[in-house]
Amino acid sequence: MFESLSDKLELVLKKLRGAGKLTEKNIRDSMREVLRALLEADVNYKVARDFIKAVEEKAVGIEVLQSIDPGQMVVKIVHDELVRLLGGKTQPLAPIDKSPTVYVICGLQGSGKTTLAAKIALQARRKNKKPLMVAADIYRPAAVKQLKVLADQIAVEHFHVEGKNPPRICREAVAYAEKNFIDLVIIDTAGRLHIDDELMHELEEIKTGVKPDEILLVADSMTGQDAVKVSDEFHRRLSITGVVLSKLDGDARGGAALSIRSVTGCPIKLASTGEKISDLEPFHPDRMASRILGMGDVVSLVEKAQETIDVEKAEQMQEKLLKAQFNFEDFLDQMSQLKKMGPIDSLLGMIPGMGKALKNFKVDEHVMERMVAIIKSMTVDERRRPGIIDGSRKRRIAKGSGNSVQAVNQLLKQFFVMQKMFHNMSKKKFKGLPQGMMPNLPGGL
Ligand SMILES: Nc1nc2c(ncn2[C@@H]2O[C@H](COP(=O)(O)OP(=O)(O)OP(=O)(O)O)[C@@H](O)[C@H]2O)c(=O)[nH]1
Ligand SMILES: [Mg+2]
Repeated sequence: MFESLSDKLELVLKKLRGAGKLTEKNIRDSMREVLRALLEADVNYKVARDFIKAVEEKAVGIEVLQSIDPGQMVVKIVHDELVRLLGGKTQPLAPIDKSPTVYVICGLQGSGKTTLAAKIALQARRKNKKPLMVAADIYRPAAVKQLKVLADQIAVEHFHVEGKNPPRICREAVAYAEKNFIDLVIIDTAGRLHIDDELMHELEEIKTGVKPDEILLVADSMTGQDAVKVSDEFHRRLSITGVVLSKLDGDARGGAALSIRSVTGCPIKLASTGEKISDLEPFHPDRMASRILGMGDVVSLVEKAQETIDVEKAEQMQEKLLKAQFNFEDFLDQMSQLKKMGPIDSLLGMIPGMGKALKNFKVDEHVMERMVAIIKSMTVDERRRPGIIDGSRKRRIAKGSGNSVQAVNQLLKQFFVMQKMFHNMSKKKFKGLPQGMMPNLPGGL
């Protein structure tokens, strides 16, 4: 699926990449074409319009990186927005950690509920959990038999009692599970042609009776916008906990997948991708976005370039350090960068010679905060030329930052020790930095 949407998006974005320069006009023109492609893929109109608006806003104010052409940046923005639209992070099912955990499966007729019950049971069994498949569809004559056949195929126990209504069957199934060391009860409910009150009420009763850990709605992705409407209705009536997109192996245009999360606010948790019982996967928004866009190489290229900016900054800093030109302004700059990068001790430790020199320099957050406060109380001139800080300036800085003169002295002393150390390093004609000096940047560059 998604092929036609992918092709169209690729075409539009290729044109934009060829344009070389990004202008508001060519961004807007391209976005109009992206909008058309989304609507043709049956994406909900409001969702598509909001999507375009978000991409446009980000693309117009884009900070273009040297090594990347602007069109490639737009591809990355579209990709990130797609991931967001699909729900961001992968959302796992509720853990099977009670005896029993209960999942209820609901949805329209023929959407793939019974198949899903078997698929989930098989995955649970593979994790060494003991599942129980419950037939709560008493309306379609062959429904109970179909569930039994599937359960037998994967050697999973099934449960049904003749002559009782579905809420009763479900309650008895849970009671049975409690007594028989079942880890996961999977309740397969009756399909409905459309949303009707009577069956909805029955589901509400099941929900009250068994207090499920998951209520999964199976939405047939082949039905496009209908799947979105159905999900929305079910969610409003039952507060479902997750959507399962079924038949993603078919030639659906993708609109349902792209709209459901945004319209209902309910996460898509699983993707059912075939008729075989093993065809079930967690729903990964980022992988799905890459598939839709079909431009994984461009996306990773831009990510790399974005990381390189940080590398360039860090390299400039190293040069300054080695020339012993760094001052308190750089120090402040580094502090904020370091904060973004993670544990300070480990970062400092990666700089050769630094670990030893700073052995007694206990890095804790309070000390850092105090240092920043002191530096911020200096004038720009003092930060650039710490040598001019005499006694009266020290007293002023101490007062301004709420510290003692001693603390100011200590900071200055540390600073001069560091400066001297780097000065010595540069005198030894220390050229280039060995591997490992760079802090670990995100992405493992
Ligand atoms: N290609 C494909 N077919 C699927 C998928 N999931 C289910 N099916 C097929 O869809 C048909 C209906 O599946 P069921 O699991 O019986 O659907 P149901 O929702 O239980 O149907 P009712 O109980 O009648 O409401 C069957 O032929 C399944 O093999 C899927 O992910 N991909
Ligand atoms: Mg069924």
